[in-house]
Amino acid sequence: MTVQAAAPRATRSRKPAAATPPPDVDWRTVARIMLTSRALDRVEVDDLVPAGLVKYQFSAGGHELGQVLLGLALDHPRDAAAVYYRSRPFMLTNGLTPEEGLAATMGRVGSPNGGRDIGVVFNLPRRERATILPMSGDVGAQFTPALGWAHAIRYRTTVMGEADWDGAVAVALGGDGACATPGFWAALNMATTARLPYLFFIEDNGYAISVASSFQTPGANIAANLASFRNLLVLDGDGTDPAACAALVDRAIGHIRGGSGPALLRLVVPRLLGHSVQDNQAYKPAELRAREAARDPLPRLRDFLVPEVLTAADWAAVEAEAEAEVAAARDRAAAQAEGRPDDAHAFVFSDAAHPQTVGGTRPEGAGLSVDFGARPNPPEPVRLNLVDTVRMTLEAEMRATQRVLVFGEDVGAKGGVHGATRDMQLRFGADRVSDTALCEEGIIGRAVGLALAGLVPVPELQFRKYADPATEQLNDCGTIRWRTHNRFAAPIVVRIPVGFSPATGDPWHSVCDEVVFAHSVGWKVVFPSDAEDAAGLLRTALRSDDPVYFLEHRALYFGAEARRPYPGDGYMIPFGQAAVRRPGTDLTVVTWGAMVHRAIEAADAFGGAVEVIDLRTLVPWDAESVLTSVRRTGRCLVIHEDHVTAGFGAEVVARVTAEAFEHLDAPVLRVGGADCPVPYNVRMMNGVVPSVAQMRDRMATLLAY
Ligand SMILES: Cc1ncc(C[n+]2csc(CCOP(=O)(O)OP(=O)(O)O)c2C)c(N)n1
Repeated sequence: MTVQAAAPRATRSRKPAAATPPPDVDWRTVARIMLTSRALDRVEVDDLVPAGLVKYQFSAGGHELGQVLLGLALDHPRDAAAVYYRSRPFMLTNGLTPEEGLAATMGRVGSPNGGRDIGVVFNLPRRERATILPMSGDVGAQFTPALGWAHAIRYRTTVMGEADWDGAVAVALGGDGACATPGFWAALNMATTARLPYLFFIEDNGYAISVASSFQTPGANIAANLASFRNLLVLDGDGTDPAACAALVDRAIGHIRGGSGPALLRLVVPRLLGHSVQDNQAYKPAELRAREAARDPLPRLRDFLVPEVLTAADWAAVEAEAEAEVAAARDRAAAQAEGRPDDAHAFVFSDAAHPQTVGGTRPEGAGLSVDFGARPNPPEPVRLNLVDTVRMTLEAEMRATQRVLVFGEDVGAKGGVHGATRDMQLRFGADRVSDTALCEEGIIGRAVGLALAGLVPVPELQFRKYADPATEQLNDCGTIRWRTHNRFAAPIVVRIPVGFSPATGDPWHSVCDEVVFAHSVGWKVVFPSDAEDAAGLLRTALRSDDPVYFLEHRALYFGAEARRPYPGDGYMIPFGQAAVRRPGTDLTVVTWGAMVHRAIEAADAFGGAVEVIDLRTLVPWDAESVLTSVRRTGRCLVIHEDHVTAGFGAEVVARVTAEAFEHLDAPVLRVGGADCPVPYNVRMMNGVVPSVAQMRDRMATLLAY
């Protein structure tokens, strides 16, 4: 491994001081944190990396000044920031200790992520200044969760009337490369259209690893290109000039706190070391590296402060203090234990005994009660469509708590393309039931930030296929609790219409693909087959402390087979509890969603021989009920609409053969959708979606085995 020299110490630069230091900045603290950050880099590069104790080292050398000034400005108790891997000076300003910083890069138990994540992938419940939202290792993924926090500032101030949120700001820090990501543009569109209190803090060091900024934006200056963007204050300056930098940070934050909407501040900085310690920067001309070294903000700060603010002796004392603190932190961090291998299994899902510190309603004690007790009688035994009980449940929960809010494409005035939110905007207002820009990544990222800020966001994704653009945010949401060692959680309920419609199919609107969701860590997956279950399971989802995929089948929205009376405003069904829809003696059919009704119809041909079990939830799934049934019947058939290859049925089959093998009288079989997209032509569609005839055929084969 090529290891480069650590970032230099603060020797005097040849440049004269730029201006008189503004009096309202605590420059001694700025100096101390910048010197501490440099000392941390040095101890890692010179000592811990060569010793094999630190594997990933990302230096912030050159970026420190703006980050520390920004950190000091985030003094409102409700401020939050989404950071990136070069944000350690900002983290130190927000209360991260040097010992935690080194424990993190060494993967020790005292890391803010308990050794689970790279040491510069940060999170931090509020200490001295901003709450640091759980960071993602995906470049650009920081922008939309911060947007959600900005939305929460607005919502908690105006809808919930909480004055203590007034004036807060949300910030996302990122590099020039990050400005090319979909997350950046998603947040930019949403922050500016809604005029949210949001700061894009862009540290432009000219490179994304080895790729120059000219590849990220034409002319290599994102601020210049955004100059005419509506509803956005755009500021641009030198991130190594103390007075100019302080003035820019002050202006940006003042603009946002004053209610004037979002701002983008681009600071041009040198990257004094490689992208990471492994990067020797061979792609940069020597002359450019020399120019970058000459722009080091640390000697510039020294020149700026000494002697007007600090004497040379003061500066030396601060430097010695930082060095000593880091040396002591190094020893303490190195002495920390490492996690046990099975420690990694904890906190994938919520644990009643160990609540998270930030996110969801639980930390504020604001959640609605969870009660799986007696089912209230419906006032009128009128059978309703599934789509109606979804809406009634949403409305009941929104009446019960202001924390629930619904948003997505067309959910407002139109009431959703499926009618699930029909007239809800009229009843609850446009702050609680709102349309969004056509941007699924933004919809989900925003939901994550809202949940982190204590709200219960219920985003609708218009069709299953259109979850694709949100994949990054969905996957990152599921692992927040685990990645932050249970400090943060973002319990959101994502409603997604799935599957074919009886009128027609097609490759875009008829996708099921629930197995992908079942495979994503940290998510519960709910797939109701009728209107009563939809109400009971949706209420449980809305009161859950984990993120939930709530899959609503298009054929069941208005299908007569799924109609049931509304079971009442208190009705809840626990996750992981299957329902026997039809008892039987000789064959267990395991299924879910729209296939439940086809399976029942097929089973009718065999008298009382076939038992049909509806799983209702796939994560968790009720293996015990299935195994108990199979041990009695001796046969098992799994039916689902999703493609048969690597579908969730394979999971069920694996468990049944592993745990009920001695009871089986026949092989365990599957009926699933064909391994191709769902076609538009209905005759062709019926050759792809499992049919009653196909199911009957398989049932007959197994019963005769
Ligand atoms: C979505 C995604 N793509 C690629 C990467 C790999 N990667 C990590 S950092 C990086 C460069 C980012 O550069 P920039 O945003 O300019 O920040 P800088 O490192 O220069 O501070 C890349 C390509 C990633 N982490 N995430």
